[in-house]
Amino acid sequence: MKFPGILTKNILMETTGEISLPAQVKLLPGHCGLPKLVIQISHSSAEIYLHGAHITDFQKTGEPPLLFMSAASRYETNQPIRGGVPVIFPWFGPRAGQPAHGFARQTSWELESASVEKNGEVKVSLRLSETSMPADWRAAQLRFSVTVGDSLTMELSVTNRSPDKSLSFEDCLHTYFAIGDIADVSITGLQGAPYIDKVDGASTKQERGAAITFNSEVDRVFPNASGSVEIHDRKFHRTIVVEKSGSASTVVWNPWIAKSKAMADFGDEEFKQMICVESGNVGENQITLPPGKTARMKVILSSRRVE
Ligand code: TA6
Repeated sequence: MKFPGILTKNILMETTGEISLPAQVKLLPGHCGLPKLVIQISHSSAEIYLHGAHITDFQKTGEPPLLFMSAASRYETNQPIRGGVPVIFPWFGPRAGQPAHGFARQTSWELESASVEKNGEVKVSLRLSETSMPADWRAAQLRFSVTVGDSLTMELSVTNRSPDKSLSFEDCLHTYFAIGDIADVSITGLQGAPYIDKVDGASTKQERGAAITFNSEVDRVFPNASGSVEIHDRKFHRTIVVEKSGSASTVVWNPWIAKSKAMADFGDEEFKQMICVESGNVGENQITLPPGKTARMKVILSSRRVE
């Protein structure tokens, strides 16, 4: 892949048309030989598969991983990876005759750049080549950038390259968080918010409690919820903060017992160690992008120890 032959301190230079990766970034074979980026800096590390531009690990040194990965996940070119941060585009949920949650998470992305920022953070950018997209979606140019530091910053951008047609789509970063025990976790930041309850006939309800706790399957889509959410994990003595911009929908999901058993790529007991807090633009918040415009969704994941 050609880059302008400009030497920058970001160590991005043209050498025989390849990207010269900073020392902090390695491209290695992952599970089933799928290529993955392994990023290691002094106080954190991360892994990103090119398949689906799928972040499968982010961990601050000395802390438990921030992201949950299923031990039963598949790593096959025509299947999504289970856990981490699935990149959802251009639709959210099932669609007849199509892959659930869209094609982006089960398509191979290209590495566009890798650089070391002034503060020592590492930023990698991936793009979804239009030739690997279904023909009727090729007006969309997708880029996904990941910045690894003390926190994990993800930005999904969608550009409508059509000269004259608008582009309507849903997008979501469907993040699976690692937790100590679902019975010891609560989520704050959504009090008073309306939601669609997908485990109760998609009925509309209102989040009455100050915190969401879990004792059965939870699958709630909060429209017009652009604020931050916190995950309080008593067992890990950790609060995870999900901050975002360019995202109007928040989704909270735990599959609980029956749905866990029904998923072949998810362990029957794994629901106890994960919670999904997803940031996107879904349902009534779907995006309609005018020609030439770009939508940017940024999600920042951070954590702090609590006694
Ligand atoms: O975001 C919650 C959800 O839409 C659930 O309804 C459940 O289907 C989950 O996503 C997982 O979807 P997946 O296609 O990854 O199995």
